[in-house]
Amino acid sequence: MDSALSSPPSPETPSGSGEPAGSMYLDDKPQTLVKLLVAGPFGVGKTTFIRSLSETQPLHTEEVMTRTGALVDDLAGVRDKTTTTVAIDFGRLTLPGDLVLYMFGTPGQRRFRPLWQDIARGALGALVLADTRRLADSFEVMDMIEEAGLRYAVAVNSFPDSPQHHPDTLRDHLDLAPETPLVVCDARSRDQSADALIALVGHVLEALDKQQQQSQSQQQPQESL
Ligand SMILES: Nc1nc2c(ncn2[C@@H]2O[C@H](COP(=O)(O)OP(=O)(O)O)[C@@H](O)[C@H]2O)c(=O)[nH]1
Ligand SMILES: [Mg+2]
Repeated sequence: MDSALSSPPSPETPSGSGEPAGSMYLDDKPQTLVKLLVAGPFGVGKTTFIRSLSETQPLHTEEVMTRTGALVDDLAGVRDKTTTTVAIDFGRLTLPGDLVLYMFGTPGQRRFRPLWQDIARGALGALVLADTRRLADSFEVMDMIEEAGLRYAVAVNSFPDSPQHHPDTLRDHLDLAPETPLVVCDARSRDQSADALIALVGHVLEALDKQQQQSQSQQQPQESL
C-alpha cells in the first residue's frame, strides 16, 4: 500500500526554506484536486491522522489546554491530552492517477459549528473518526455532515483500552447506511490511515459516478427531441 503513496516529508527537510522540498510542490500536469474533511470529537485522533498522511508539513492550530478548557472539552478517555484544537489541521496527499487530496481536520465541538460550516464548503466528503469508548461523541459531527449533504466514511480508531466490537455491532450503534464504509484503523499508522482515506475516496467517487450517470440518462430524452 505504501508504495502507492507519495513519500511524507523527510524530518530533515526544513519547512519554509524556499527550496522545492521533495513532494512539497504539485506537478504541472493536470490533476484532480479534492477537498476532504477529517472530522470527529476532541481527542479522537484527527491531528494524528493528518500528520500520518500528509506529504507536506501539516499545518495545525492547536493550543495548550487551560484549566478552563478542561472543563469545556470532555476529557473522559483522553486524560493525557494537553492540547486542544481550536481551529483546523491541514494536509495534502497525492494518490496515483493524479488525484490530490486536501485534508481539513475539523473540530467536533459544538461551539465551533459556524467554523465547521465554513470549512465544509466545497468538500466532497468526510472521514469521521470514532472511538469505541465514546462512540456517541461522533454523532454530533455526523449530524452536521449529513445536514451538509456530504458523503462520509467512518474510521474507528484503535486505542489500547478501547473495547473491540464486531463491525456489524459498530454499524448498528452508529446507525450507518449499508453503503457507508466502516474501517478500523490506528491513526498513527500511515498505511492504515491511507486505507481509511481510500475507502472514503472510493465511496465518494462511486457516488459521483452514479450521480453523473443519472443526470446523463435524464438529459438524453430531451436531447433527442
Ligand atoms: N493508540 C492510539 N492512539 C492514538 C490514535 N490516534 C491518536 N492517538 C493519540 O491520541 C491523542 C489525541 O490525538 P489527536 O490527534 O491530538 O486528537 P484530535 O483532538 O482529534 O486532533 C494523541 O496523544 C495521539 O497520539 C490511535 O489510532 N491509536
Ligand atoms: Mg487536533
